[in-house]
Amino acid sequence: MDGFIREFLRELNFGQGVALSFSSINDQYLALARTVRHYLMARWLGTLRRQFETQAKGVAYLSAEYLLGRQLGNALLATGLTDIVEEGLAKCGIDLATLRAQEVEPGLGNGGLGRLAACFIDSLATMSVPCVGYGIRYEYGIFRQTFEDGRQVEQPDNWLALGSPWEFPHPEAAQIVNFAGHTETYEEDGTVRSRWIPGWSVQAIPYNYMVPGYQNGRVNTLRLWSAVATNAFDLRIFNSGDYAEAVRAQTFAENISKVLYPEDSTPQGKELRLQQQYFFVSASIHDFIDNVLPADFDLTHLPDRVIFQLNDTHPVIGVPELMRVLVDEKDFDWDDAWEITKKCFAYTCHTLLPEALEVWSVDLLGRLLPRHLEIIYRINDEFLDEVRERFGDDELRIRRMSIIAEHPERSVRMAYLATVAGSKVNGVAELHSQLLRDKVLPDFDEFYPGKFINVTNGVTPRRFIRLANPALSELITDALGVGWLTDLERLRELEPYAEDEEFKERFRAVKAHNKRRLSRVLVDRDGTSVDDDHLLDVMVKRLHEYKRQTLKLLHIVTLYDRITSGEVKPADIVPRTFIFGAKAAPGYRMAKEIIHLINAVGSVVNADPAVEGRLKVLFPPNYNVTLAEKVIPAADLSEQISLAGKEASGTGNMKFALNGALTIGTDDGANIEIRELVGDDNFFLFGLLEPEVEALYAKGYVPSSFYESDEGLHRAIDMIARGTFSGGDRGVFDGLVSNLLYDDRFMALADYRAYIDAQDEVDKAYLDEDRWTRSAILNVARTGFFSSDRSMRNYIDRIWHTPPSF
Ligand code: 26W
Repeated sequence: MDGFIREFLRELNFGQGVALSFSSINDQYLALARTVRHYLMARWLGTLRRQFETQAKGVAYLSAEYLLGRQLGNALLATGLTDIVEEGLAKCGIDLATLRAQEVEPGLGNGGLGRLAACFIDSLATMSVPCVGYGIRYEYGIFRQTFEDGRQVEQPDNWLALGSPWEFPHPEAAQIVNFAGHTETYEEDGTVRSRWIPGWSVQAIPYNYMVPGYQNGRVNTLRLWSAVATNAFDLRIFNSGDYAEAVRAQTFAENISKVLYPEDSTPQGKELRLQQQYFFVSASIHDFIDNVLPADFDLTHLPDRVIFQLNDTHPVIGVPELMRVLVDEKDFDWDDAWEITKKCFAYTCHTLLPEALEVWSVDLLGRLLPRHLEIIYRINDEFLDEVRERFGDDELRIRRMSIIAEHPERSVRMAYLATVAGSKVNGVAELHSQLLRDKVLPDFDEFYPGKFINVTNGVTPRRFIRLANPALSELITDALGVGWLTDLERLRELEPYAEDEEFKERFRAVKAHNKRRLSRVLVDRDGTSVDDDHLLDVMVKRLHEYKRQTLKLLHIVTLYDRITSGEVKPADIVPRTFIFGAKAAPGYRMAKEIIHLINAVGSVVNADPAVEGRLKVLFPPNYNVTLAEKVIPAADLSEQISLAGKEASGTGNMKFALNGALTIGTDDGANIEIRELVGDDNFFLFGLLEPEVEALYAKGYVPSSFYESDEGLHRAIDMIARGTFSGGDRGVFDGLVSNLLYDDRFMALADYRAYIDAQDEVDKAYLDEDRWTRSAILNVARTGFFSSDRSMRNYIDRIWHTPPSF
């Protein structure tokens, strides 16, 4: 510990340049972060050296998003230094928790897909599998959400402002990334070749981040790229003597990594977004070839050294990029290059919504990446030839399967390109993978037997149990001993404890403790609080109509109606606190109206004395990983209420179950697998099944008929329409109400009655404290399957073939 104190003070004095007595909390935080990273450094260097020596095959995870969460706690956990650091700091009069709270989380992702990438790289490091994560170092991450009069207002997330002690810039390892221009053909040794004469270029500067394995001596690398203007740019403009133009050009280049696109699920087709995608993918592929492989490496063997995993379609432009490198730069012939490329990529799809599948207009792609467009056309021609060979001139089928769509404008279907090039295509939960094969890409499934597989998502237990829920972790360790954190199926051994009175008592105490902890956090950040004796009912996820935050609202409004109409006395209802956390894409109008309505309902319900404090609606702004780590361990009830067939997997659902919340959920995504594991008695299932949803769409869904025939629903919607939550103003939620009554794409009204009935069951179950605790313990005991270590094992065995390497 003395060693730690010495190092910490050294960092504070010589790194930060301040004396302890004059140091700010931020000084102390930065000095601590740098001290801790020193402890990881020898492991990092060792990992890199061994990796180079063994030349083992590794994963290059290509993801436009990494939603990492705070780093300090995880680094302390990985090194096993938490106690020493806590004591050491205390001797200096510093509280570790205060320094941890100083860290601004890097919000370099939107939601599930970005957080999944972060969980996966954690697991790979912990399992000693070689992996480098590649992505973008956005200067501004996901916006900071604030509310003004209940409406969402976005603020820039300047996460780098107070310093970023976890990153290591490597300007000397910059890559040049080219754009635009034109292509030309030329003859060499009697063969016709192509080359690309780019119009402009930028530099990609890598920033390395440590990805420490859990107490195993391994540290993998996350490499995020930042864009700056090239020297050529500077020089040309310097020569032109136009200073203002020089600065403008600089800004133009740097725009590429300036900001994360906050759209989740509806791609905008913006040029800058395609620039971002090509920017990081091109830099990453070149980086791997130049810096990870030895200088004399024969790229014929590239598939023995790397698999590029495509996290959704965002990095799919890497396929024509690798082809271009092989054919144009490394002189491979086309067929050989294609054989290599097909073995080097695999593709994960994260959605089912047709509008979320990325397409790029041929016009835009051809302007920005002319050579890549030619390559895509050739890939498509050869692919369609194969299809013809198999199926004859079935023009309808050809048109359906073409990578190039003709309508509404000629464009490239990135998911098709990924499917044609990928050695495997996977969905992220059983149902999702099935629907992917049956509904989204059925022609491809028929054409490529065995290519489509399922790998159900998972979450890292290091962050989402051990760090987020130390009290539960301690209880588990007391029961099972150590080792469960890297072998999560061992949670099964908790099953007998579901009948153990003392254990149940302690389990309840853990939940109560976590509720109080959450309450303190909410008091500090928003001046709100959670009542100890309330059922804590939580819905946290991006705001989207398919996730159906409105259905949750209709439940709350119904409970409010039951009280205000005198149907029930407040004292007779189970007291509940509802917590919402959700960001809406800034351009998604309906989502923003739903946020407004949640806040409006909260204001009225929370202030109405008739409620007698039995219902409380909280919507802490700016839900992020840091808040998730406090909210999830405190929850009693997990809301997973998407319309069946729409949520690819969900991963929040897994985090809640692992922390002992019961789920109320539809038969969708990974909910299905959760329910199968925990058992029907320990899960509140409701709502239409996916085939029923399809049947209802087919016969013609009339939402207003549900409104007409269900009194409770009628009353709830009328309350909103009448202005109960908008000071009597009927106009405010007009759009939302008519959307529900006359469109309701995601069938909230059709599932309303089933949902309300299921919630009434929840109340009954909660009143039986013993039964509830038993169910909660069984949720923990039976969901070890959802460790991302298990997901990674599946990818390794079935897609990557990258064994651990020590
Ligand atoms: C702007 C284009 C775009 C399109 C889709 C941006 C982001 C997306 C993602 C696919 C959205 C996303 O995060 N999907 C979620 O991925 C999780 C991890 O697999 C799943 O658990 C969620 O169900 C899925 O919605």
